[in-house]
Amino acid sequence: MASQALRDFLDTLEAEGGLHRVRRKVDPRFEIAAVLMERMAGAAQFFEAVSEHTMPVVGNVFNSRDRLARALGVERAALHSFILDAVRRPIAPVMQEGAAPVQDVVHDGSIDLARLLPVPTWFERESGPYITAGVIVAKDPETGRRNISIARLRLDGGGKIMAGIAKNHHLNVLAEKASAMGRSLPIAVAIGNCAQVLLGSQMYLGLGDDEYDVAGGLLGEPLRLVRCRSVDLEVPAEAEIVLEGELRADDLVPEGPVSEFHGFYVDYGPGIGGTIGCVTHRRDPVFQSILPAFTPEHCLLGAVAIEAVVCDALQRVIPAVRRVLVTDGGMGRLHAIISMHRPRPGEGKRAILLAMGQVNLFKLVLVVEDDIDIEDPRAVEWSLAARFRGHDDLVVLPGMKADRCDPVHEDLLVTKIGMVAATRPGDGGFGSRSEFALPPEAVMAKVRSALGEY
Ligand SMILES: Cc1cc2nc3c(=O)[nH]c(=O)nc-3n(C[C@H](O)[C@H](O)[C@H](O)COP(=O)(O)O)c2cc1C
Ligand SMILES: [Mn+2]
Repeated sequence: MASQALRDFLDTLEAEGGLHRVRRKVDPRFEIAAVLMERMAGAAQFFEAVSEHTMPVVGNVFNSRDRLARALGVERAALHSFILDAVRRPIAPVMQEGAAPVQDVVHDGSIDLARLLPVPTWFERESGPYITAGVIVAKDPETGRRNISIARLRLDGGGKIMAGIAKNHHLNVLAEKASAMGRSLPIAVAIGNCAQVLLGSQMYLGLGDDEYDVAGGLLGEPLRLVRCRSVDLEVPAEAEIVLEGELRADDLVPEGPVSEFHGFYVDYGPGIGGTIGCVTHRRDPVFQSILPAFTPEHCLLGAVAIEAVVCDALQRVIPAVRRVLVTDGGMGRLHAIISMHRPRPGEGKRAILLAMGQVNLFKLVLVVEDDIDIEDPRAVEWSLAARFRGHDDLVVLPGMKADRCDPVHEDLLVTKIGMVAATRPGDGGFGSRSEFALPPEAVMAKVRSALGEY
């Protein structure tokens, strides 16, 4: 069974040379960010000495599909189907028997987050330090249903925090519901999580669906939870650190420029305020951070989760769909490629509209046939050059609702594009763009079977 502790995976990584220890003392103000930026695609970076803090910081942990596959304990080639299976076979969490490591140390006096935690300040124009790998747990104040998702939390002094959450995200919906009932929203923030919990937090599920269940599906066993000390919420027992407190949707707090997954700054207007009243952690906690902006880890965690839920939804209605890829160049959010097996006329366009309907972020969706390796940009471009006919296979949808994150939206509207690059029924034989030029198969087979002799 997979471990539920981030630290076990860090040990594995280190043993395989995938973790680099930074022994030199670093400043959490910009210096950690600079090192993570320089090494964004390589080994995980473990900062042993962060200014006056005793807690180390780790970053760039889940920054490639290879790394994620390793963390989930699957072959690289099976990553997509493994995550898809977990979405289809969720496993409910269980309450841990006995004490949980994440509550070994409890701070419940007056909380000074900036003193307790080595929280990086990331980019020049951002307004303060941000916790970026905090998995926020909350419950619907009406139904009691749980929700788990990441939102960046800025430290605003003492126990004060600010969250800039997209309006449509469930966490914001719950905070607004609580506010309408005249209450604050209790939250718990788990920091230092295994890949399964982080990926679970990124799943686009329905309101009321518990992301912990998908984490369980990814683990192949129930996620073990422990009840919080000061709020009625449950957190992963093996997390490194937990913050307990509340958010107030009616407490509007200015944010200023903040980086987004496209790599630019944006100003979304005010976020919502909150407070942390209790912090628990392991005896020797590791502070996990995710380098924000257009960086592999930030983009990938969303991408692999989104492509699994979209593939699941598409396959329910279009069996010809084989796979979905949310591309790196599309920032892990905006561009998707759908692989289909011999789509019937019009079926590719149907898949495009379904995908765009499900994920508001998508604004370029390509359909290619399943003889194309959709992770190979050269093969995808080949299929456009070989099979796409602009007058027939292009869908242009002006005036579509844009996600607030889209870098080119105008008044939250954007033009969405779909392209179908597929052979047509009846294609076949000489001149039909489907017969490949090759030596006779018998000669190919003979050479292949004795290639070493040539
Ligand atoms: C590193 C990282 C940081 C994120 N920060 C934010 C954020 O600050 N605000 C936000 O609205 N979404 C943020 N997200 C995206 C949400 O976590 C994601 O869309 C999630 O599925 C929302 O779930 P929910 O609708 O259940 O709340 C972040 C994602 C990642 C991977
Ligand atoms: Mn949700």
